[in-house]
Amino acid sequence: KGESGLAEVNALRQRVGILEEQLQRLQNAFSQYKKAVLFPDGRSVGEKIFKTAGSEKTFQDAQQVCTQAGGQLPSPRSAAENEALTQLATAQNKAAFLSMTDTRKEGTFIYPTGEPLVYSNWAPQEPNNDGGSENCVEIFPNGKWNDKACGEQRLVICEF
Ligand code: 293
Ligand code: CA
Repeated sequence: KGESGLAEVNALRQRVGILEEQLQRLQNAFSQYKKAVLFPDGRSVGEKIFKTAGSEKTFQDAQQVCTQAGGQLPSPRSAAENEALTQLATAQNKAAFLSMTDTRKEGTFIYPTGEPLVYSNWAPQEPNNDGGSENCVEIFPNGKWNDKACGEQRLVICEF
């Protein structure tokens, strides 16, 4: 038992060949599936997927929509991720909420995890806490960020 005779080696070769064929079919099917689910309102960037349903909601309701779907509000951590979100906002011609807030400490925006920003793309003069009550962040169709009141209605994009 456990000896690697010629018969055993050939049996394993056949099993590997079958597995390689199955893997190829799975890769082809997944490639097709990704294209279909991302069209036309999703973007894939690295290991992240951003997708919008097109609706506009307050920050709290947007947060609930995304978590209910098994995702979260978008936390762009690089220019590439910000560009993917920009494409979705541009296509809808709507500003969208991001995940970050400065509710805990005015002027210090953090992700839902509590981590401070590792990337930002503020519009000139922003964040300005206009009216003393802007604790959320919107991304404009041009990709620039503005702090905004969380009670405003903005496009919902979720990150998965
Ligand atoms: C002020 C000055 C405007 C700016 C606006 C936004 C509001 O009204 O230039 O666009 O605040 O920051 O979030
Ligand atoms: Ca502002």
